[in-house]
Amino acid sequence: MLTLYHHPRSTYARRVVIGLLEKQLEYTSVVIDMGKREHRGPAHLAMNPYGRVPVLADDDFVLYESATILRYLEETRPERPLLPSAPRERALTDMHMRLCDIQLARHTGIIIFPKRFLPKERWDTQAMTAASQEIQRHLDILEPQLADRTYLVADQFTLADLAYIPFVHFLPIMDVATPPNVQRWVDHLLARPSARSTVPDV
Ligand SMILES: N[C@@H](CCC(=O)N[C@@H](CS)C(=O)NCC(=O)O)C(=O)O
Repeated sequence: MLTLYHHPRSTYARRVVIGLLEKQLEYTSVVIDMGKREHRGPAHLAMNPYGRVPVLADDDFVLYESATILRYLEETRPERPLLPSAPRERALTDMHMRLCDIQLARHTGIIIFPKRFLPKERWDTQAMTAASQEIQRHLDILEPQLADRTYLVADQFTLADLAYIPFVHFLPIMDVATPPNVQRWVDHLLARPSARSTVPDV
């Protein structure tokens, strides 16, 4: 039995919820009250010593790190695949998932956390501007790769695209100029039922 410990405003947790929806997997949802710092309490730290969501339990097997969780679901429940079958395409999927974390998600947090949750006087605008520049650079690198393509890899929706959804959702508040091919890809991804049904309230 799958149990997901998460929070509806968490970008990383949203990835896993989208994965579960796309694969039509049944799971028990446990919302960790991050406002009350439940993620730093002993019960949650016993599952994830870093005190973060998401955490997935598959019976007594506990796993954290959203990209790893998605890969595990794919390995153990291959129906409705989100990974291509050819080794090269699987490798490309992994590459894009890693690049999403390193080149986009990390910088996204620097901008969207303050914008969503902190008053303006607490924003580190210098760090936010630097993060916007990094994101712009990444989008500009993606742009030619997305010419004449619907998805990042193998002309099918894969974990590579899925990993991006919760982060590209916030492009409108990232102070970047989204290039046209990237915008088309983003619009397509955000129109998926799994993306639409998991839009956070802020
Ligand atoms: N690399 C982790 C990142 C998880 C993460 O940073 N989650 C945030 C919520 S979006 C969190 O739990 N933050 C609480 C904290 O760091 O105290 C993953 O992919 O799961």
